[in-house]
Amino acid sequence: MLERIAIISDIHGNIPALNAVLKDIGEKHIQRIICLGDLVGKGPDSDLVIDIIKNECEIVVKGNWDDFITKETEFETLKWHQNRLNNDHFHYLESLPFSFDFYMSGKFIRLYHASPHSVYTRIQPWDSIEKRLSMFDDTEHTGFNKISPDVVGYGDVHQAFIQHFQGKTLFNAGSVGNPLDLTQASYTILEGDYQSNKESSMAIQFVRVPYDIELAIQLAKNKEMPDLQPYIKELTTAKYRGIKD
Ligand SMILES: [Mn+2]
Repeated sequence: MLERIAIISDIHGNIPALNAVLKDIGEKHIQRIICLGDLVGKGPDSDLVIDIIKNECEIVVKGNWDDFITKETEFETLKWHQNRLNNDHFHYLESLPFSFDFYMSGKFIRLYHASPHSVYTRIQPWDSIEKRLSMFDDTEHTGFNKISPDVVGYGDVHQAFIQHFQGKTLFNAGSVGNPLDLTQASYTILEGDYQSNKESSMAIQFVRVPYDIELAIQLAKNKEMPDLQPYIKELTTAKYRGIKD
């Protein structure tokens, strides 16, 4: 049966962006939502994002922020974000799986946060072909199931894209709450015959949703969030804080 699945990623505590994306998904009457991780940090509302994602998403995989926020730290900024969370939130983040595999329209599709090797391995769209091909590796984290995926979808780099090479498709859902390509929230839609290994047509669609950036900044100010200026820069320019102007 033809079905659409919304793939969202990298919400990073930004409630106005998340609400705008969920509203858009609802207006398209899409029932199934999968989240590729990084629910928390950067923005002011990690706790609220977890509460919403827990209810709205059928599958949620673990991001690098979801992992390191559960560990002890000496960094004041990370402590501030940890203080948003209660024990249930920490347990939820710790329980998240690494990846999710399924068939759609005859294609074997794998979704994870950053790379099959680690939530901390970052692969950019302009990296070497060897690095990009490593995204199709079968590892201890993906379960060594010996099937190389036809399609891989991920998050982590906060840039939406799709590439086809060596018979494979690699796409990135972009970021809902901290996009670094355009200053609009990003998500993707997969459309095809869900859980069917019989070949049929399949579509990957990229969606951009405008949201109230001023409100997102105001919420961070109200909570006196640390590292506010780099956060404002990223939301208003879509330029990564590490890059000089
Ligand atoms: Mn992220």
